[in-house]
Amino acid sequence: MFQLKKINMSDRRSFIKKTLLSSTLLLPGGILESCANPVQENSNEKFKPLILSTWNHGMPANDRAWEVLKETGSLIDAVEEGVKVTELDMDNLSVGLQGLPDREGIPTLDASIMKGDGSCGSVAFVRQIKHPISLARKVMDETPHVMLAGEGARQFAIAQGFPLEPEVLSPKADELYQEWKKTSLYKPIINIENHDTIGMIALGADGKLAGSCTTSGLAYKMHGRVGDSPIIGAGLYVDDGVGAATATGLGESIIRICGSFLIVELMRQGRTPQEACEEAVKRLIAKNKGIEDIQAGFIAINKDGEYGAYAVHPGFNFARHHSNGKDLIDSKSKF
Ligand code: SD4
Repeated sequence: MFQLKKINMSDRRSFIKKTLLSSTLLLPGGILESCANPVQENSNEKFKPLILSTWNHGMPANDRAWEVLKETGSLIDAVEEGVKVTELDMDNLSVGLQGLPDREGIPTLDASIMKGDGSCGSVAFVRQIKHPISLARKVMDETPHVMLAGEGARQFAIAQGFPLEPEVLSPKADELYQEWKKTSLYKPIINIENHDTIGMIALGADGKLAGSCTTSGLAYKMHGRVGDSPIIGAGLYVDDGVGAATATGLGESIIRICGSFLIVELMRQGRTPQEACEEAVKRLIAKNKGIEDIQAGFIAINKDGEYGAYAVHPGFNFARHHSNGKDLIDSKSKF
């Protein structure tokens, strides 16, 4: 089982070398598991297939995506099924109906899904749907549209046979919401429960790409607020000719720079995924006031199987699965 370890950089390197030499394990499905928790390195390693997801909940999500990819060979099924694990995770208060609600005490969800051929679908400000990612998939597969929002998205879900879940807060979310109501102070805080969106991007053995992104958005947001996650080009962008990127963090800051699209376009112009993520963070910092209170992070892969990640502040991490192993990697950051 993977262990998250807090050790300094040089300790990490020797630790990684040692553990990689001594403790890799072949798991069912042919994936190698190592026990290291490496800090992000600029390496020239290239992997196909390759799956990356934001944050540590990306590990179980990637496990499921990897399994689906092995079983079905479908990249789009893999990225949908993978993030569904997080949508059901009762410990996650930023994804799924158990997430922290808006100011009115209502959980509202955003999600998007995209294939590298330009097909995409998303839902925004949707209520009572357990798997918004699957609803986004339906928008992509069953409608001529890209995005459905609010009541229209819910009506579409009903028409597609999605059950409506009761509108009650999870016990944890309720406890925190009752606490919040005492002061009703809206102030996003870096790297705590309101920054845990899952974004997943994947490259298949055939060189095709896909991605998914799902969130309950910012805790205690205004009713009707939509973040970056369902906005194609902001929270997610995928292009078979270039690569894919996804985002987490304060959605407003990411929307302002069309973050994921920007990263893909920078890669198109020749930047590596790492350079493109760093440039996007630089741009985000330039376009957003009060950056000390804003966290945002990006992950990217290119069609050759290289990856990159970068965040505004420390604390961002991401899960990586490939045929030689899987690991949770600490992202580099600007500050
Ligand atoms: C949003 N990007 O709605 C999301 C926030 C996030 O976990 O990352 N939440 O702005």
